[in-house]
Amino acid sequence: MILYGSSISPFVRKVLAFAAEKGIALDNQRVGIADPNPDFRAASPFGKMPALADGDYQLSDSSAIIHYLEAKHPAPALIPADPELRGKTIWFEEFADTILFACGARIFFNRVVAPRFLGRPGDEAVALAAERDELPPILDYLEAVAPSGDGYLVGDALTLADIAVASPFANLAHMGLGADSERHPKTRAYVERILARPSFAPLIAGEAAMLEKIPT
Ligand SMILES: N[C@@H](CCC(=O)N[C@@H](CS)C(=O)NCC(=O)O)C(=O)O
Repeated sequence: MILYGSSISPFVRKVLAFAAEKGIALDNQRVGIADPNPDFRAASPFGKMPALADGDYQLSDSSAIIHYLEAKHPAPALIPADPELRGKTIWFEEFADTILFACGARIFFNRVVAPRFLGRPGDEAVALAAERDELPPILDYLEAVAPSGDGYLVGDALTLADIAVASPFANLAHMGLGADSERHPKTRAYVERILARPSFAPLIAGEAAMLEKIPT
């Protein structure tokens, strides 16, 4: 199975980590923003990453791809069958893909993507406003729900909720941002633990090495 996209995208990273946790081998073919690669464009009608090709079968959108992988490789289950646990898992994925992603993207786009990938200045006022006004209440929410010790967000095992919520924090970490140990200690410890898993750690190390090579 081919997964198109760069793991610097939280959506691509979420799918790669999800597949790794399931032991599914994905051939990650890197494509960039607005990439003209015809195979990628055929799998992603609107040019967004990630996109999947499984033989002749093509699919875009990280959540659609994740549900496809979960149905195709049910074990280990990362989307619980129990109605209450499943509902919460999907809530956390949605929270991560919309509220958390949108805030992180305003910072990451303007401080990293625009200047370093697109060769134009970002809007620091937008980034600063997101960091100052949007991020703290998101972290306050997570601090109220984050598990302590070795726990997980939903139930007593790793689920899609943990993978989805942790993923955008890697982008924040690339900018030296995230939960701090004074105000959000549970969130900080929890996110660090999830991102240190073998499903995430090599991706993030590769992204950091790639970012280091791109001049600021
Ligand atoms: N809902 C989609 C969002 C995908 C998305 O917006 N990806 C971004 C990268 S983080 C992208 O490809 N942007 C390029 C564009 O919008 O042209 C998903 O979950 O896959």
